[in-house]
Amino acid sequence: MNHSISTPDYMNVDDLRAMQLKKLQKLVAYEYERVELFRRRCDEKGVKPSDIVTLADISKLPFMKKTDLRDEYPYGLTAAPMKEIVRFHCSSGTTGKPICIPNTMNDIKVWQDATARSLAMYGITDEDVLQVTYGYGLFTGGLGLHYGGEALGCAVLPIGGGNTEKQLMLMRDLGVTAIACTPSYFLRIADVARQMGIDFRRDTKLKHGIFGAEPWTEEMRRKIEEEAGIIAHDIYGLTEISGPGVAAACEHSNGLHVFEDHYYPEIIDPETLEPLPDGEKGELVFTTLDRFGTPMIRYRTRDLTRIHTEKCKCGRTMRVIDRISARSDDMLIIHGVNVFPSQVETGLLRVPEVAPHYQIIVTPTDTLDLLEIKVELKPEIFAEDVTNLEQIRKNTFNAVKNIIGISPKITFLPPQSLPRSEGKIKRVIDNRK
Ligand code: DLL
Repeated sequence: MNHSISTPDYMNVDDLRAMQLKKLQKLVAYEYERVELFRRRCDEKGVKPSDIVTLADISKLPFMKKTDLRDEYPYGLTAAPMKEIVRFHCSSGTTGKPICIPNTMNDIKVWQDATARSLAMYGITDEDVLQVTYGYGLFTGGLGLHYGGEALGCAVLPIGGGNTEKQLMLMRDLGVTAIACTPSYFLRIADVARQMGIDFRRDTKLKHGIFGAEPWTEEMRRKIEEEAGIIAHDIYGLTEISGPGVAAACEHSNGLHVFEDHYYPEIIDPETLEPLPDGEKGELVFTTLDRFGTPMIRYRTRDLTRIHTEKCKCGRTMRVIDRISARSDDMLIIHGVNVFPSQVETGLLRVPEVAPHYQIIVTPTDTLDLLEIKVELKPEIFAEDVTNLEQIRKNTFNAVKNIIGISPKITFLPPQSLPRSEGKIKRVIDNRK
């Protein structure tokens, strides 16, 4: 039995839009009354809550950004009184103050509903044993999947990150069927499993991986599925909008369904800030229709994607976005060319001899910036007396260059030489900064 999760995934679209409009009108009035920054910005634009008559009117409203959360830290964007706040989550970001999101009990319930629906979308049920390897604490990964799993009736193993050998021991002994972690940490778990002589197919019951919190490519997904014999599901979310479960991939979607009854998505042109029609690629923006602790209205995620125009074969009416392969913040400009780390990953994983462990290093020189890609060779390749290393190097160079358009220096490393991560991995070192 699936416990206490709602099932609006298949709602009639007109009813869904009517529901979104109603929620939006209520939210804007609430935020206008309680959050000074929002009220001031609306006044500057000459827009009042009563001007929101259709969903398209959302474009009249001001945007919110990560810097607003930093500037207004800790409580400037909190709309609910402290007696209604039950939990904080924070995300550290790269510099300065963290961003801090106070949640009400209702916010937690809405989030739990979306995370449980994500798990249900993957085919997970109350029969499953779910190992939550995302970090617990201020990060939303651990508690987010934990509450979602419990709401669905899964048996949750709240282990958090690290201690990989113990992770594998419990996975085997408890009959874990689903694991939730970053894709990069799963690679680490798979490495250690190999060292311990554990074969996922033979020695465990693992069937599902619930992977997110960092960009990962379709090539990486296929690689993980082949190597571990599991289905690798994509889960997306961000602290500001709740946490994991803002969007999730069904088996047909070739992208992720956004739980639109809770989170209203828009795509904007990041330069002009104008809304873009479905189908066009741009920056993803969210409005949290049901959150009242720290509501976000037109929050700019910096994540780049598009909303699909075609209906999904699964019958869900919640719109689909492309998997998030890039953040505008991650874009490297090298020799005037825009390069995303995910493009490098796609190229590398097309070369059968290299392992999915790599680092991208950009170093200024007197002339042009140098792009170096350090990548580990697969253990079985490294163990051989490699006579065709130069050919493998050429293939790797070409595979990456064909995608990014500039010439990288390829450096092969022995297995296990690059740092591994227990959470989000840092793959780029930009020495120009
Ligand atoms: O990473 C929440 C989360 C936890 C999502 C566990 C999925 C699983 P933040 O630390 O605030 O929250 O980071 C949010 O991570 O804006 C994206 O750039 C990136 N991200 C999250 N999920 C994905 C994904 C959590 N599936 C930021 N694919 C987001 C690509 C992702 N990028």
